[in-house]
Amino acid sequence: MSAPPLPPGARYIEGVLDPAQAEAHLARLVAETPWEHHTFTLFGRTVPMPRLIQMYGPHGYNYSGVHHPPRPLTPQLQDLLRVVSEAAGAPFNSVLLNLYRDGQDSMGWHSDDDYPHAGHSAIGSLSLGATRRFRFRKRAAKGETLSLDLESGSVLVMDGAARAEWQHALPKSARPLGPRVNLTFRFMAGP
Ligand SMILES: O=C(O)CCC(=O)C(=O)O
Repeated sequence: MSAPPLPPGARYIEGVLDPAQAEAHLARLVAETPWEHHTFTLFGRTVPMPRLIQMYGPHGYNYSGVHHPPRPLTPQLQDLLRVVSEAAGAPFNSVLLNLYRDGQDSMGWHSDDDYPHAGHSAIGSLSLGATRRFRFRKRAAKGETLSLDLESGSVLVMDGAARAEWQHALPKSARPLGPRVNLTFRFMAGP
């Protein structure tokens, strides 16, 4: 099957981790990460964020209204950073982890453009666990969307126009799905 069209600057790399490695990393991350469950305010109502998160890196990060203090990467995350950095051909020093507990957990439309990156703008997004549909849409013409299924062990690299001119989202799924952990490795510069 031919690869689905992606925005310029996006690249999908299958099989960066083999299924056994991906499964082992997923189990450890689900069990050992100090997951945080935050809330956000939508039209005056406080609602739980539809996923759990944690942030690691040398600099603090204000994300979805929450301040994440600096937190050193664990040895497991350092190993994964090296693997994803090599696959993406880009340096990283930070990672945001998302835990989607089932198909009802999701991520709304956004672009990751709210932190200084000192010219290292690439993001390497590693997927572990349930395959989920990922969507891109152009910021300027919100109608057109491109989709791809992110498989366990794959890395999606986003840079250039894919970051500057497109937004992305991970919608809910009506299918019964197991957990998925996504790790978006980034380079974050200090203040
Ligand atoms: O779970 C995903 O694949 C998307 C993650 C994402 O968009 C983000 O962390 O900014």
